[in-house]
Amino acid sequence: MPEISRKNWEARLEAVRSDFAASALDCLATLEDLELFRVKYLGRKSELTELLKLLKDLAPEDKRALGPQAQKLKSGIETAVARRQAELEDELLQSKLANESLDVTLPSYREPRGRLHPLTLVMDEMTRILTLMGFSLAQGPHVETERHNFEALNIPKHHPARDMLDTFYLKDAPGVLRTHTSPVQVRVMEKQKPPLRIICPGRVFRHEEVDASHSSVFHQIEGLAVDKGVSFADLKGTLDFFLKELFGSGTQTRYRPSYFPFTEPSTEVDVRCLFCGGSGCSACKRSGWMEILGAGVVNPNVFKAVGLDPAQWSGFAFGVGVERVAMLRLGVSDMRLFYENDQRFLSQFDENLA
Ligand code: 2NL
Repeated sequence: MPEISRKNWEARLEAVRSDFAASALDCLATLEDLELFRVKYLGRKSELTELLKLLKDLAPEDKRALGPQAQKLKSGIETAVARRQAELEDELLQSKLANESLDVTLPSYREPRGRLHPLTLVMDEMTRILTLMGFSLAQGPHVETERHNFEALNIPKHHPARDMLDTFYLKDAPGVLRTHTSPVQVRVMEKQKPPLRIICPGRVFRHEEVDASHSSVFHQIEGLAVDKGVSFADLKGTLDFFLKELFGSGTQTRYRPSYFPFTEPSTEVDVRCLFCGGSGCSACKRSGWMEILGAGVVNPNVFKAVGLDPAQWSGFAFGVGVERVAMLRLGVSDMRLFYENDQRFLSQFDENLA
């Protein structure tokens, strides 16, 4: 005896069919919800599975007629679920691509790079010009003997330059912090026979009140040329070329008489104001000119001090302050900015001396 009538079975299959037809398969938003849906219609305990099991209780001809109907509904549901599954998986993939993708065309993050200090950049630029002009580099110690820093340079005892107010003296030993790089040139002249063309860039020390244009530690480049028949004209030609390279080919120069113990004659060299071009502004104090360096023809007493015969040799020398040139070239109005290590200041300058 069949436990279920054909009519009843057909009604129950129709109920599954219409229930499925009314289901919101396309509204299922997640794969988890879809799995619950699949279990509901196709799972082991689903009505459809139950009806397929009950087929065996039907008469053979009913079984033959109804079996395919149930199978057709089952595969129809399977196909619909598989289609929805493919849609949901694709949506998931698209949203991952949209949210997790990398834009490989974005500019990469710039690693912070180290750079040279503006004073180094300016000192290197001056050194580059002078070495191209034929000068060789010379270096020497920061702690000097009074003989190399003063005596040999025609600065006798009791000269005001030696005053405790200008010079740092070592406390427990003889010696001073060099007040200029001239002692380096003295050392070279002591050791090396002329002709000589040297420059000495380096740190120098003076006991000075610190303000916008003074520092107790600063930098200098001094140059020295010694040969037979070297004249003031050689000095002038050399410095004019150097200053044109440094500040631009249109740079005009002016040579004023001055005094230094180690040169005779001595001169201070001005350039046409870099800011107003000579018409007068606050940077040049309305004069149209800016003092840039000191120079002169080597005093015979200096040659005598290093054992050179002033009747045989002559030379010129010059000294230029790196901070002063850097302030003019870089448009910096306070020297203290160079020493405070504020990255916002330092990172503005690169090898183009912009
Ligand atoms: C300045 C002036 C100067 C020198 C430096 C010098 C060196 C030797 C012999 C003679 Cl070994 N002279 N150096 C000469 C004239 C001027 O510097 O105002 N510097 C910032």
